Amino acid sequence: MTTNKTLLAWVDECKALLKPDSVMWIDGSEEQLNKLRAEGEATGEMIKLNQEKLPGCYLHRSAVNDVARVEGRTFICTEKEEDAGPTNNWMQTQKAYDLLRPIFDGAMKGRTMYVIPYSMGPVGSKFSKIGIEITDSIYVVLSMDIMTRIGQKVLDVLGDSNDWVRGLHSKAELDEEKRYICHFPEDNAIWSVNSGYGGNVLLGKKCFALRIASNQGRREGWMAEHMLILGIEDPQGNVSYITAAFPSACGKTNLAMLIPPEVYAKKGYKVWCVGDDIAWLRIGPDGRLYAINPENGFFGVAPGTNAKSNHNALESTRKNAIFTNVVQNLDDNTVWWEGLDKNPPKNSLNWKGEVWNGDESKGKGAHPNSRFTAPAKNCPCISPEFENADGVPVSAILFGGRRAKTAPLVYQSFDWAHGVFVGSIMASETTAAATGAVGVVRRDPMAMLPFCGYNMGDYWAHWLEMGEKLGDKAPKIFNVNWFRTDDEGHFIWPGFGDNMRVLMWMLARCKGEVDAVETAIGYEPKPEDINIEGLEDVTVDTVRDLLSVDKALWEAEADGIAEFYAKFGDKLPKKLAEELQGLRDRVAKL
Ligand code: OXD
Ligand code: MN
Repeated sequence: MTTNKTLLAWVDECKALLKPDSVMWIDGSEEQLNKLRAEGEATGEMIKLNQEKLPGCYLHRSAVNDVARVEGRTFICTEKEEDAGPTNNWMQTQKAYDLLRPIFDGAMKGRTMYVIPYSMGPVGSKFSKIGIEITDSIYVVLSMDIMTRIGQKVLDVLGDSNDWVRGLHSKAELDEEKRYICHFPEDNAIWSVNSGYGGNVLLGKKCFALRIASNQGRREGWMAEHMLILGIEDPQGNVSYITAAFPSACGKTNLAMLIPPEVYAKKGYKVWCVGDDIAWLRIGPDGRLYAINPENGFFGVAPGTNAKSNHNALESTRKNAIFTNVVQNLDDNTVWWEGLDKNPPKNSLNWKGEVWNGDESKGKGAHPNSRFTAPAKNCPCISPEFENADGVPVSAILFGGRRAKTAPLVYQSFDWAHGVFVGSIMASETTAAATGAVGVVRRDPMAMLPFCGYNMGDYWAHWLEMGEKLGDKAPKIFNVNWFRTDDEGHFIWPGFGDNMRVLMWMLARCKGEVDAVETAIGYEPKPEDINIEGLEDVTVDTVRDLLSVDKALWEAEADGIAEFYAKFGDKLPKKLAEELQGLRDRVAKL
């Protein structure tokens, strides 16, 4: 399949270490994938679902001790600790190889070693990067086929180049004590062992497209971000693009695929999804910032996804999708999860494969982090620009978190550097569902806390530098908070599709069509400039409330930011320290 010497040598090296019974190069043909589907079915790794109702769909169950990303066992391995920075777990490069090599030694005895060539981004685009993943999991091969572009065509583009990311994965024994997800940005390598859970083993996603790619972007002058990309088309057919970063579980997939509320739909507005999780951003020939989605599918959280919350995501899962850790309905061999509808199937198995029968006294049917892996092209609102090798021009960048009181519904940064500050102070408060303590603030700068593959202080400096290069062509930066609550703890803003009302204000700002109010934290809309036509429970006064900025809360916020910034020592860009002082000075005058 290839004569690439660096690749052939690496595959030989891995084979000698892993000692598989055989090696299979994945060419991406349906014929080969079908054989693997059949083999996965025979071993029980994949369960074929009802092919009339869910054509091409399969169910997979992970080990019960292996259901989520393991941040505590995820490492950035570099020569110097300061290159990983205070927000990452660090291991010295050689120490990590020495620790992992014995775990990989012989791990594929009796198994097949699959070699998957894949492209992050459209094959051959100048935005795109190539990776090779070695794995012993059919689930991984089939999921990589959905999430990335795989096969011979990728090797053809790679040619003899040595510019590819080496990804080594083995389920090994699925031993939690020996589970490691290690990244070697100085070697363009990822070693993942003893897990079979998507976020730890689909190496193209978080491991490559964020942790390794953030390093490549820094070296090469571009950015890898934890952002959705969406386009809003006006009735004249002009499309403006927005990227948005929110911490995990704050509704990125829902926003990326939102359905316009009636007030906009009837005028002919449309929303297009380019991506729901990751954006790679480069400065284009015209000096503007362009985005691609390096992925080819969605790895969405199943619980809570339904026809109302996210019709488009649900539709995306209706064919050629893989479900992980959801309920299996034995009556018609389909799937179910909490929040899909109110009818838990009476004759069913839970996510562990145990008899469940819709009996909630036996606990949840689907795991709270159960997932679907679905091809992007299934999505009814997938953007016509999804395959555009040059990406889409970005008008606005959005940051957001889950805050009960502090952050207003929306504000715009004063300029790019202030926008970097706004991104760097992103935070979410823990909810009752997450852990014991409610309302604890977790800082998650640019939603990259678990995904930035180098020192976060250097990462902020890179953001500031990109702004300097972009100059007056830089996208405008905004912050949103859909999660403000009243004194009884109820959400005030309706959210979901109605979030488009806020996006429309932002786009009007980008086009210079609407004024704003200068506040201590940034530019805010005049309450009457948020379109609330057709909303039952929201008045202009509600919007005014949603936009209020409280002096005491922001004083406390500034103290929290100072405490967080202190971790970065002299890696903290001076500009951000100045922005914090600027915030303090303005808040003092409130
Ligand atoms: C994800 C995450 O799975 O951010 O996308 O955790
Ligand atoms: Mn994510």
